[in-house]
Amino acid sequence: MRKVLITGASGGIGGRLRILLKGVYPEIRLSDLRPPADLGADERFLAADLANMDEVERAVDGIEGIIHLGGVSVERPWAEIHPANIVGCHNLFEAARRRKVKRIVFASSNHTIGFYPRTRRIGTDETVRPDGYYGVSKAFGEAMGALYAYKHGLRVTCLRIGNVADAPVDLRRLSIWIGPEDLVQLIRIGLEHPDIRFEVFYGASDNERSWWDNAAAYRHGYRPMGKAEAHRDAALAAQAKLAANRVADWYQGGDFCAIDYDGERDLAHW
Ligand code: 15L
Repeated sequence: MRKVLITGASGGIGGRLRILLKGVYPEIRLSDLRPPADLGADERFLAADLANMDEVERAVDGIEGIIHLGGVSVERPWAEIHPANIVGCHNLFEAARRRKVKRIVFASSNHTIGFYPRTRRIGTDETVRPDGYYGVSKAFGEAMGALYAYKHGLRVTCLRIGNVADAPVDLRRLSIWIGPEDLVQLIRIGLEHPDIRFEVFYGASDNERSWWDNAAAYRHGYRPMGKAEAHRDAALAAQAKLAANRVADWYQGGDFCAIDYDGERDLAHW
């Protein structure tokens, strides 16, 4: 793996990867709507709107592996999610097929399964339960990945990322946190492991309170270094300052579940 494209390179995770992947791959191309404010003289940036197929094809030209972070990264109205995360995601996979890209690591999200209650432990074989349009778009991306892997021979890894940060910032994040170095490990498995066809991994560190069975990632050699519990006191102190919300506090997806919620009043252990 020599030539890697990072889409969404100007975002929060992109900024971390630009530092952590420096020197790991000989050529890293960055792409986003606008360049990162702190673009270095040694970095290569190419502007591309994911909703524009010609621009996406130019961005992936000559690339061997893509880390696809681009698109809307939180819950937003459908009119914003659709062009970036549905049309854009299709363009990305289709451009990759046309330009013979070998691998894609797709930044999926825990919000694909946000409506599982925190009382459930889940793997990656359960059906998705998106907690909003954003989660639906990430489930769509996973489905796109499976299609392009099995029909067109791409090697695709979907990372259902929990929350990337230096440390977990509240009670929920004690279960879903992933340290940046652990995320890099998962990305490198996706770009380099010889046995990848199509995989879904949880993007979580070694968290005692995890709700997820991440056996597939471990089978591929994932050895997370981060432990959310090491930050327990600070996370719980921060949690104590937050307002309670019966829906957000019940489900794995947290606040995203509570947006526009008018479902069951009695929350159950489904
Ligand atoms: C995500 O998918 C978002 O991109 C991020 O902003 C956080 O909200 C994270 O999930 C989370 O669930 O904490």
